[in-house]
Amino acid sequence: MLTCGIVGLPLAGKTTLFSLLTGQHTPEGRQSATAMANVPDPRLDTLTAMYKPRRTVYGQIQVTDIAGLSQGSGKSAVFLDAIRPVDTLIHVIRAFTGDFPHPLGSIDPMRDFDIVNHELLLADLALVETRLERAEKSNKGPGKAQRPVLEKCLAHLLEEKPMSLLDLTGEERELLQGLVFFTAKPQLVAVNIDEEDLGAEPPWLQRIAAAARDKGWPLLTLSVRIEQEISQLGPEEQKSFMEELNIAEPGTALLAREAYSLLGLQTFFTTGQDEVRAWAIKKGGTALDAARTIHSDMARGFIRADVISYADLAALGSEAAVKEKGLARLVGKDYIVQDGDILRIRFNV
Ligand SMILES: Nc1nc2c(ncn2[C@@H]2O[C@H](COP(=O)(O)OP(=O)(O)OP(=O)(O)O)[C@@H](O)[C@H]2O)c(=O)[nH]1
Ligand SMILES: [Mg+2]
Repeated sequence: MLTCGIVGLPLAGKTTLFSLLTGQHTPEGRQSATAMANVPDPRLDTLTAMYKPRRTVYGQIQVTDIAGLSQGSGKSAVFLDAIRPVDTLIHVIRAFTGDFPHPLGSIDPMRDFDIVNHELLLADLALVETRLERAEKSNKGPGKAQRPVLEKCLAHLLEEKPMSLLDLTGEERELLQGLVFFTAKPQLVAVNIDEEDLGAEPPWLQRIAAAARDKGWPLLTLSVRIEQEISQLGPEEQKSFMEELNIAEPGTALLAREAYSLLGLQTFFTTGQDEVRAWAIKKGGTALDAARTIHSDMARGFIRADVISYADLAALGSEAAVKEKGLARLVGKDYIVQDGDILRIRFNV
């Protein structure tokens, strides 16, 4: 299962965000907690209105809440250990003032962004240096073969660039297999701003957005406090409150979708009277992978799949209309699933 880890400095709003995403609370004193989060998708809401199923099931991502990075001996090792197993990071940065002090005494989002990323970079540098030392000692075997690529990593990291931006050949990747690079993990930068700053683009935000862009990472702003207020309202009140704030949907919805895409996932749907459901599949996944996602029996007995695209269905209003236009397709197991495909798997076991 692919996982997003929520990281950042202490008191940035990570646990609050985790609770909003997952509906779970991190037990007091625990270093980390993991739970599933729904990924809201307006397309699924449209399908639900169309099919009126007994239940609607959203796509999900797994999220881990990680204790904030604090300064002090041994603290960063705990932090890094918690991050090692996750696939992508949601990096929460405090830009709200709040009524309790920031652990570093002032609000400075750019500094906080750099502190966490510097920590990750140092960890990668340390790893490369240890491996290089080892490789230099051995004049034969895998160590020797690894040397050039380790040197390439070292030079890149010394320029303070994340491993995710290093061009590696397939062969080089193979040589580095088994090494976990923290800066190779994609990051979604989530800036937790004050309510008054919603929709604003202050200069400091432009700076941090540029820094994220340089690293190839998406950035979004949200007010975790406001998100919390939204989540406590009924649907009608939610709508008018969001209109008042001039926001189209909760920031957490957008964040979940961004995280989903950062994990390399896309969505396909299944529909019916009983259930309308969004499923996650790796980009590039096939109809057979989709079948396996639903049930191993479907993959085993896979015959063919009926495919219509959500866009066609939404535009034409019914499955019958889509079929009439000749836009429904029958595909085999190697068909590459497209985001928004509605699949019906024909199988036989
Ligand atoms: N004013 C304001 N307070 C917030 C906001 N987000 C979180 N808080 C408050 O900040 C405090 C810390 O939030 P947490 O979510 O526990 O922070 P954390 O990042 O998990 O902190 P650690 O687990 O200690 O690293 C709580 O009292 C939250 O209510 C926000 O957007 N605005
Ligand atoms: Mg916390």
